[in-house]
Amino acid sequence: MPRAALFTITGVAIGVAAGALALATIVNLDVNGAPVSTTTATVIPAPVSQTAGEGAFDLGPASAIVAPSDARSVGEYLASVLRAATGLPLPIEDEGELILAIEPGHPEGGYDLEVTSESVRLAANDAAGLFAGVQTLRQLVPVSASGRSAWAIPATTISDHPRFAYRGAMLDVARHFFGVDDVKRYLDDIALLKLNVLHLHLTDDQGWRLEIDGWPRLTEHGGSTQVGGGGGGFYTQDDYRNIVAYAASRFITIVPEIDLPGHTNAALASYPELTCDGEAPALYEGIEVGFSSLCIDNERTYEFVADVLGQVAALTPGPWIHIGGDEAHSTPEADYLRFIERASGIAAATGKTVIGWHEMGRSDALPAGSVGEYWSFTTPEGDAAELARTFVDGGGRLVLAPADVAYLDMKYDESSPLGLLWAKGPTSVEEAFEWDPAEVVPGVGDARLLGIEAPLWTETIVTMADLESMAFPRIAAIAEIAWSPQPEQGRRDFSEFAPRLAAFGAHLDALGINYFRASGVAWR
Ligand code: NGO
Repeated sequence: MPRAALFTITGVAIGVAAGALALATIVNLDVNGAPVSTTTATVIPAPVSQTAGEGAFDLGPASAIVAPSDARSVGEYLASVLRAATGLPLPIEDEGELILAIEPGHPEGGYDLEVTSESVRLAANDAAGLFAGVQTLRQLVPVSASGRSAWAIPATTISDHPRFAYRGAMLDVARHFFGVDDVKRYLDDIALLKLNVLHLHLTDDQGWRLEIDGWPRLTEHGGSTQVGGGGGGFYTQDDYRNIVAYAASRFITIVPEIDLPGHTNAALASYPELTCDGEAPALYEGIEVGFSSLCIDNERTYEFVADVLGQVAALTPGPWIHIGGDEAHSTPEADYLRFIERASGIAAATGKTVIGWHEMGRSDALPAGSVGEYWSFTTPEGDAAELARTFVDGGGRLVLAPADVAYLDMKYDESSPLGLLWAKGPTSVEEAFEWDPAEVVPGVGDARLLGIEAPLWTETIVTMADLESMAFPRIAAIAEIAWSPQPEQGRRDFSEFAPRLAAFGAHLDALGINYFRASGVAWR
């Protein structure tokens, strides 16, 4: 495993300024002025620059939010999350101490936050930056405790912006289906960490999850199964629009994936005309990969691809469409290359930027600017880094989702009841944290990296509680890598992260998010 060296070097210093405030301890008082709890004011992902001030702002029954019309929706969101956290009324008024502003002069994609004993002022160039700042503010408000009448937000000055534009989570709704409400909940979960992309893996051997006009059996038949039985499910086009709109309200872009030409058993079982022998295979509820393929020399295949990708693109406001391309082990090489050239051309003709798993880098005929998603160090098709570099050579960028550190479906340790082990064995929270994206594909640094993604494949994941316990807290580590600068000297250091993670855990508890209490963290 060529990248194993990444895990053996430990950091000596962290350049992120968060350390200062991470150690600032605030005592909150109850109605009688007695201390009710001790809260460490910390933020994940760590802000670019953060200095502690004197005192604290007391958020209380008289506090009001000021949100001008261009920041109104973010103001309402802030009010709703803080009301839920504190029970305070927090009206939106013309005058108040919690001030939101959209104005030029702030970090791109980020925000400036100034908390003094008098007021809280959050400002950004646009609503997306403001929304990111709101997530910071949420974490600065101490977790509620009964009897509390004021919430002391530590005085601080924060100036913050993301390292990468694409900060993603991926959810596999094909192996096990997750309904609209579950997806919305996950969107809320990941928004807290300033992630701004949710890649939905919508189709696979075990299920087709998006209704396509003119191809009703894809969902009626192909959507009726999932791993291990128990029925499947699918999104109507209205359901999908609903997800997309909800994501947009959290400044999250949906990236739809239709996995082609392998991982297509559910489609082949629904439409035998897509197979080469005209025989529909049985539906599949196992977890093997690499056995299915569309029929490459069949024109009907391309009508199907054009119909599906055309409808998916029309339903998706975001700039990207993902066409898979991974593990097509039963598609002969020459067929694969012919297929990828045509299918990626069809995808690009929708006006979207094409994304493909790194195996698509075998093709030298990808649309210019296609984005490659790196997921593993070696695949039967060759060295992943080399294949990923094809995208960069073609003028595109990479999304990194290295299975050995960023796959949320890997077991935490040997005893984890859920998850898989194939990547390099278990992946601890520490391993998910202590890596540098600029070292994954040698020669490809930040300028050619679009971003980072944490996939959650659901072969072993059935419920929302399972899903959250696999994602959290590792997804917090990945979000920090996607947002916060790499320390200038040395590597990320888990011992610096662990106390912030413990504080973050208290927020997860308050939000009812199920998470794994990993060792090495002093969970409250
Ligand atoms: C691989 C495979 C998926 C599996 C996953 C499980 C990619 C890109 N293709 O990742 O089909 O579900 O591993 O970890």
